[in-house]
Amino acid sequence: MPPLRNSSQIAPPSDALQLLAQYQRLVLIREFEQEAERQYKAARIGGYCHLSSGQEACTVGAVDAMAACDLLVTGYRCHGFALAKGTPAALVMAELFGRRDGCARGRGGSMHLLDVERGFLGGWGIVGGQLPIAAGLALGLVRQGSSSAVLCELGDGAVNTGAWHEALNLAALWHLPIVYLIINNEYGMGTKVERASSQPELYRRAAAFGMHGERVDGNDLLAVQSACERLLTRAREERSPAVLEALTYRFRGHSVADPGISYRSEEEIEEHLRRHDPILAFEQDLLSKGVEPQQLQAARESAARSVAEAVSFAERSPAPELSSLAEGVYASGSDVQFARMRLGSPFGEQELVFDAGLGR
Ligand SMILES: Cc1ncc(C[n+]2csc(CCOP(=O)(O)OP(=O)(O)O)c2C)c(N)n1
Ligand SMILES: [Mg+2]
Repeated sequence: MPPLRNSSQIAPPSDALQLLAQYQRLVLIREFEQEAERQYKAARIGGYCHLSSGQEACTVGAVDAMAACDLLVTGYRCHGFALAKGTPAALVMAELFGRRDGCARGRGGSMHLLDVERGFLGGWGIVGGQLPIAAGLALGLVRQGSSSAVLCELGDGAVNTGAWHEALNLAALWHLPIVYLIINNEYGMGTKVERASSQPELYRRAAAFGMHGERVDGNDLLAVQSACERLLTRAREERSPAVLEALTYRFRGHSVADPGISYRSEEEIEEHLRRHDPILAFEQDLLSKGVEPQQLQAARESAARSVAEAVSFAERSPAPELSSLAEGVYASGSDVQFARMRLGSPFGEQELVFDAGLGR
C-alpha cells in the first residue's frame, strides 16, 4: 500500500494558504453561531440573539476586502463580522454572556458588539440606525483628511426605513467614501423582500440618489471580496459612494426565538442547505486548488476548540460592577448638565410619590 499522504508533505500554492485562512474563519463563525444558539437556549445569554449561519461568505469576503484603515459598521446580526475582523471568540462570547471581559465590556450584548481597535464600530440594534452613523463617520474621515473608507452592512429590511433615504442622500450629495453592503437574505423577520420592497432588486435603489449600485452572489466569498475591494478602492480614491447587494440566505430563524418555519417551507430551507451552503462551495474550491481534506478537518477541529474555550472563558468572566454602569456613556462635562436636573434646582425633577390609595 502506498504511504498515506500527509498534509504537511504537500505544499499547496500560496493562494491556497490564504483561502485556508479564510476557511478557518468561515467554520469558526458557523461553529460559534451553533454554540451561541445552544447557550441562548440554556438561558445563559440574555436579550436577543441573531445568528448569521448561511451568510458567512458575505461576512468574510467583505471584511477581507477592507484596508486596515477602513471602518466597519453593521446591523445587529454581527457576531460573524466581529469574528471575521479578528476579535477573539472568547471576547465575543463573553459579550453575549454580558460579562466584564466582553468586547463591549458586557454592556452591548449580541447586537452591540464593538472592537474599536480593529476598526469595528458596532453592531447597532435599530434597523437602519447604523446608516446615518456610518455616513457621519465617513464625513468625519473626509474632514480629518483621511483617505480611509467606511463599509456599512445592512439587511434587506433596512432599505425601507427613512434612515436609508436620509443617509444615502447625504452620502451621494457630499461624495462620502462609503460602501453600503446590503445583505439580502430574502427575509426581514418573516417578510419576503418581494412583499416589502416595490423594487426588489435592491441595488437598483441606489440610482434614486445618483449612486452606483451592483449585485453579487453573496454565497461566493471571492466574488464578494473582489466587488467590495473594487468599490472600497473607488470610495477611497474618488470619494464615490456605492451600494453593493449580496444575495444570500439565513439558515436559522430571524432570532434564536424564531423557529423560522412559519413563513417559509422546510423544503426551501433544505434546498439552500443542500445546494447553496457557502462553506460547502468554498470547501470544493479549496480541494480543487490542492488543499487536503485533512487540512479542512484540522480547521474545523481548531474552530470547535476555540469556541469551547470561548464558552469557558465567558463563564469565568465576572459580571460588570454595578457602579460602572454609567462609564463610557456620558461625555466629560455632562455633570454640569446633570447638576441642573437635581431635585430642587430650577429645572429639576419633582419627587413623585405614588399613592396607590390604600390609605396607609
Ligand atoms: C427601526 C426598527 N424597526 C423595527 C425593528 C424590529 N426588527 C428587528 S429586525 C427586523 C427585520 C430586519 O430585517 P433585515 O434588515 O432584512 O435584516 P436581517 O434580520 O435579515 O439580517 C425588524 C423589523 C427594529 N429593530 N428597528
Ligand atoms: Mg433580511
